[in-house]
Amino acid sequence: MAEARCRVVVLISGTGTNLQALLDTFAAADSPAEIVGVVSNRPGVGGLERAARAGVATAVVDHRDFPDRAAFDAALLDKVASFAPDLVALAGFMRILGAEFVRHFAGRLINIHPSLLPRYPGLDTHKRAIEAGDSHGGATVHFVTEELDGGPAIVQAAVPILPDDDPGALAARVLTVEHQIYPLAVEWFASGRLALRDGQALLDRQPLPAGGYRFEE
Ligand code: NHR
Ligand code: GAR
Repeated sequence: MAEARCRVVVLISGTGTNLQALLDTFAAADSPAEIVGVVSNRPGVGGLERAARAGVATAVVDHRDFPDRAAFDAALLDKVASFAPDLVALAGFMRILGAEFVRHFAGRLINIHPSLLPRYPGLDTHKRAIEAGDSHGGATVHFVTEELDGGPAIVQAAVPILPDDDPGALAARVLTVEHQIYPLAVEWFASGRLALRDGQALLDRQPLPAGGYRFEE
């Protein structure tokens, strides 16, 4: 009998090109992961259409329907847990998650962040990298902890910053590597190669370096 596939729930807030990369990578019935649900905190976004087109269940938990962050977090936790995920992947998800949510999914909650962490946690990463005069931007997949964009890195890819870049141009260049490294990280997790142990990210039981595995095209 075939081994059970890793059940992945993807959390989105927008367009969902990273979601699309995951849907495409794991579409085959014999792939190690299966996207079983997509949950958005914003109704009507492109990522929900991508999921529906792929035949994946969707749900919206709109943060504006809740009196405070704790109530939103509790409702989101219930919705995500209803899919019985083995892995929860944030893909352009724009709401900071509270301690209860993070603790519930600890070790099976990952994010893709559009910077070379530990540089530029938080928002407006591309603008900040350009204004600092950095030679490179990039993206990092990391385990999510209570510290915003501060959890152990899994894989990181760099792209050059060009002389006339604006944040939009850099964001587009970074997205092309995001679409390579996020499926890679999910595949590692789904095939049992990646784990978080005692606050340390392990690949094939070996500690990953501080910035994660360095992906080269
Ligand atoms: N939650 C925790 N606890 N830890 C992390 O590492 C998280 C997280 C939730 C989301 C993604 C992150 C990113 O990759 C992420 C990592 C949203 C904000 C933010 O400031 C910052 C970082 C990230 C996501 N959000 C505003 C807020 O008040 C709202 C902004 C908006 O709605 O446009 O939640 O960049
Ligand atoms: C991606 O660049 C992702 O790294 C970033 O938003 C974009 C989403 O694109 N995430 C964040 O900024 C999280 N705060 P997508 O919807 O096309 O995947």
